[in-house]
Amino acid sequence: MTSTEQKSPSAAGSGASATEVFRASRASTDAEGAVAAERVDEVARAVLTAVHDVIREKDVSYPEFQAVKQWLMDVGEGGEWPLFLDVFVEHVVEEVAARTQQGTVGTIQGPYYVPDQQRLPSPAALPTRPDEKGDTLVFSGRVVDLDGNPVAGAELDIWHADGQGYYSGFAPGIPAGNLRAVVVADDAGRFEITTVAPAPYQIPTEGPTGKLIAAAGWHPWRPAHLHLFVQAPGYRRITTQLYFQGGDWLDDDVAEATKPELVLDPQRGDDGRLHSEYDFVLEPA
Ligand code: MBD
Ligand code: FE
Repeated sequence: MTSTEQKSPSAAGSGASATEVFRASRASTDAEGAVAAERVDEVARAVLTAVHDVIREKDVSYPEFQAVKQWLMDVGEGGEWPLFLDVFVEHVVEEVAARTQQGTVGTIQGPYYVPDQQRLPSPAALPTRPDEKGDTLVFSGRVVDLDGNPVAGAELDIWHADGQGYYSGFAPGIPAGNLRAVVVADDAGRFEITTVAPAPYQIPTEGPTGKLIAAAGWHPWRPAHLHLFVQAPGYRRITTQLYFQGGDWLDDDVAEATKPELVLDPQRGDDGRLHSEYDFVLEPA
């Protein structure tokens, strides 16, 4: 697929809408309180020192400093901070969080989660458009605890891009809730979710994040992926993504969020649909 085809129903604004969603999610959780002054001092100082060191090491000039200032302003005005930070920074925050995690491997959440989707008992079909493009994918498996016992009624909050790489809520013309749902596993912890295979995701090229990527000569692609939160009362919530064996960009994700444990290898069944299984392992909260 060429990048021109990929861009056709312009993704302009998708990075910007992520800012609105992020603000709303912050407003609805007061879990994050103020950060302690000592911690602000420690971390902010370390960040600034790292920046100072780069300026010295790279002989950063006044014109370059002013160009950076302009770009930082553009990212804010374009509403792309959630996009930029989730693409280039979140993977390291997740790496630190993962140090204390057991069970299924996690990875980054990214900017395109929308809460409060339809709850559907398994087996479920994600909401699709009548003319939804792409291969039908039947994704099934079990949710178990660290001892392999089923976690009855576990929730799989799943969201993913469509067969052209666009997310509902963040691209024009896609109905709200498309390819998003909270699927509830059965009493044996089993789930089966019918959806369509997503396409790789391209960072919008027209915004400041895309412009930086182009200016630096990097590529703007993430491999095709499914996003999931898997959760049940009494267990620690998993935030993860699943990728597809042999897919483009699998070994060169712009967001550096792939892990070998998270790669599906769907097989085409006699029914003509793609089938893939995956078991999620939850640790106690
Ligand atoms: C995505 O779809 C995504 O998953 C991440 C992490 C960043 C940008 C777009
Ligand atoms: Fe994504």
